[in-house]
Amino acid sequence: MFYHLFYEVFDINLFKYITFRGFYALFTSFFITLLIAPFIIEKLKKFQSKAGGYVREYTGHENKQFTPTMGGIFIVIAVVISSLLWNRLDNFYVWVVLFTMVSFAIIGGIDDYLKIKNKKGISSKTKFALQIIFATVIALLIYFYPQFDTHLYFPFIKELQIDLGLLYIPFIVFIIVGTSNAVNLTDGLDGLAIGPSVIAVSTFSILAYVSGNSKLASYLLIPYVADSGELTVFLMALLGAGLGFLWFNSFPAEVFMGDAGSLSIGAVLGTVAVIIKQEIILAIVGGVFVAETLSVIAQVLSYKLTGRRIFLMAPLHHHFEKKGVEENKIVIRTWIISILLAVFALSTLKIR
Ligand code: 57M
Repeated sequence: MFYHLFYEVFDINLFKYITFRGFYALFTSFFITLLIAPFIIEKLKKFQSKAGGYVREYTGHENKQFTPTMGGIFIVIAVVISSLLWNRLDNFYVWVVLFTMVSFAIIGGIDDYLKIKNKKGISSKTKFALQIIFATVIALLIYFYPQFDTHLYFPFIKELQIDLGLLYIPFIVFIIVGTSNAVNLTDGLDGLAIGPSVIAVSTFSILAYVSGNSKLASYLLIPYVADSGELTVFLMALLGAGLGFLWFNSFPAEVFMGDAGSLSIGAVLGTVAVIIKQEIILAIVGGVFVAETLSVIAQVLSYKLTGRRIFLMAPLHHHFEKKGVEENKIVIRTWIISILLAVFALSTLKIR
């Protein structure tokens, strides 16, 4: 909105710049989160304690039984407000990611709400079906946008490009649903999901900026995607809200993000990666989410095939918990790994 008002109407040049709007989108959403979180946390606490708390099926986190969940709500509110204020509203991709964030937050929010109410939530089949339906809508929006390029690009090997054609649609669905569930699986310790999320969001805000700038993109030999630079402003709004959430989710957490947060953040990361054609880089930057997911797949397969477990418990963070590693140590070490993965992913821009 500010772009249209201050640049287009009042001719103030500063508001033209993605970088300027991005920085202030970050501050705006951070302060909105700080402002509304205490109020929402209080409401969630009351609602949850009336319902008897969220009981996990194994012991070890009993002291967290009354920590309210669904804090993802204030991340989404802050991002939507900040993005509407600082983004160009005539940009197609901005509306796509706003739709992604809100639709996945609604799926997750309904699940969180029902989990608190009747302890079960929606069935995993229904939840998965809803994710597929919304991801398909998003995939069709992206695929049929006139400039969409159906090639899959790989880091390191600039000559390697695979034209997926129509198969790009199921591929987009896979990336969005996969990332969304991977962030959800990771969300089991204070700060464990939001740390790697803000690191991935920061990395992608740089990548979106570069992808949307024809000179930088051609200098770095990455696909140029016209208008995608505006995603930087959106992602910086998400970064601000994520940091604001971490303020309250840092150990000992006053609130958890719930599926409303994890599904929506994951889906947004997947959608941005597809738009700017950096799906492979997402697997590197989000390596922690990938590892958590693979640990579950390996554990289930091994148990079914051999009757033996590979990990003491999957996802991976439970394995370390069971080994007696302190919660904070697991979380901070995961952040360290995420930062290293992000730096590695950015370094691949130069190795082509
Ligand atoms: C939800 N939910 C957290 C909170 C958060 C297929 C299987 C691997 C699925 C998996 C699963 O259900 N994962 C998704 C995990 C829960 O957190 C809530 O859920 C939201 C995210 N969706 O926002 O609302 C608990 O996690 C703790 N927590 C924190 N701090 C945070 O900031 O401490 C969360 C956020 C919270 C809190 O205690 O209550 C969870 O872990 O329950 N299932 C599993 O992860 C189960 N693993 C398992 O069964 N492994 C098996 C097989 C299937 C691979 C094996 O290894 O043999 C674990 N789930 C639970 N207990 N509840 C096992 C132990």
